[in-house]
Amino acid sequence: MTGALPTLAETVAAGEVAVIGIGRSGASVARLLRSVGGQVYLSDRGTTPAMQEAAAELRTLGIHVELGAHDLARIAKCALVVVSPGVPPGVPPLAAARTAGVPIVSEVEIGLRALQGVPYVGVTGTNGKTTVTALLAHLARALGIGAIEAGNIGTPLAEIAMAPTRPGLIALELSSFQLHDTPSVAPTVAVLTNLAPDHLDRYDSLDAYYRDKELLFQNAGPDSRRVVNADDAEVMRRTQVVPGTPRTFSLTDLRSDAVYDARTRLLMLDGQPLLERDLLPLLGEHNVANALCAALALWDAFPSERTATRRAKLAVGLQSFAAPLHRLEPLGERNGVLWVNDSKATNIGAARVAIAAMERPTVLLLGGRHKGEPYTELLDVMRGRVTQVIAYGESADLVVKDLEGHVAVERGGSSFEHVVARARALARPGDAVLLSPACSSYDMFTNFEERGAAFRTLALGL
Ligand code: UMA
Repeated sequence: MTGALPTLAETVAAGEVAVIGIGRSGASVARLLRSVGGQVYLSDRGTTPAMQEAAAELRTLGIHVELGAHDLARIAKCALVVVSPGVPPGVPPLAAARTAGVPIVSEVEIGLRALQGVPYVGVTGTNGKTTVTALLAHLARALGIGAIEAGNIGTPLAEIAMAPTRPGLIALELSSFQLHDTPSVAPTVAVLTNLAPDHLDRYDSLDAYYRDKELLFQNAGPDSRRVVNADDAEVMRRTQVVPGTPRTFSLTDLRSDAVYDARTRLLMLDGQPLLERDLLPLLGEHNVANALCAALALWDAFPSERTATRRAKLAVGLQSFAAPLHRLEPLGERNGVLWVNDSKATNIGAARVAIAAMERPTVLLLGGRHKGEPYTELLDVMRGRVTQVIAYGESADLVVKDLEGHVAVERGGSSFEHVVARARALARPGDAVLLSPACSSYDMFTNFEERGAAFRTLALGL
């Protein structure tokens, strides 16, 4: 982390700070700024009960909180605006700040000012960044480093800055929204997992979204380290001119620094075996790429300590990493059938990734509240993997209509219990049963977590 940033005390000395948004980022950064004596005006256009509760608590700390409106004149007089990532750049409070010449930064920028001197790996990309971030922190802990995950993954960096002890390393997940307003970002290692279309409701063009991702490298110099995906042409094209040493991971290109050798089924790191593929407790090729990426980034975060002992500890860490809940989560085997919970897959894209990850003949549970995309988009990836589809929930008829004639498909009955019972009856030893619904859960459950929990209970007969 660069030492040339203003301190928190300097940040608040210039005058009142306006924080926009009372979500996790806004509430944390307001508390952080207030903890060093700053005058803080926090506003949110919302007025939900949760916001009112948060506002009441923040007011007891001396933070000025306004719900239901932003005082544009007050914001224009502030010395600094700190914006939450979910606030689009064009909204009136930010326009008012811009017109008045008030600098706008992210909560992450303030967190970095507070945590100067702490090494961090900055992780961005369209997919996989949360898994890579979680893996990085887990692997670092396996090496004995007091590491923590923060940022877009859920815990705001400002929260970490208020903890009584400083971490030995931060695995920092950075969304394009956060990078947009973080001019000081200069990670110990910068990681770009991949680039694919996303967030086009917020960005005018794909290029604008990718350019925000590229901001991860905005302060890179000749000594900067980065880890990038050699299998992603867009990533390689856009990072070609970034100063510093590129290090690559790949599922196929054996010249890469971290690579999966399909012939030997070994994950390789700097030309040496790291781990047998079958010992990685994560399903899917994309997770092999995530593991290679995280291992390489951590390896490079402490270049003077690339020892055989550390390599062995990395391998142990990879084996003990638990898949995130509801995301291609192997629940266990019953009578030779592997049950996999991918309840978080609420759209076609996510379900495609899960289906592609299946290495056994698979009974697929598909359904819930329809989101609009045709299920025919799953057909190519199902081929050779899915032996039977069970369609259920509100979208059952649509699923059957789209898939009939291409793959074996049947309706799963009236309740989720029936759906799981039918899957149990159809699956043979050696098969997998995958819940990857490609629909939201709201027709039968409160949220995807409840759906996944119900699946776990029924699948394992708990
Ligand atoms: N708001 C206003 N005025 C406006 C517009 C919005 O007041 O004109 C308010 C909204 O009412 C809302 C707040 O601004 O209360 C925005 O909050 P937020 O959406 O930024 O919520 P946080 O709880 O601070 O969560 C953010 C990230 N959210 C987004 O990027 C949308 C979280 O990422 C992140 O975990 C958290 O900070 C901690 O760093 C979530 C996410 O969906 C997981 N990220 C996107 C993704 O992964 O695709 C980028």
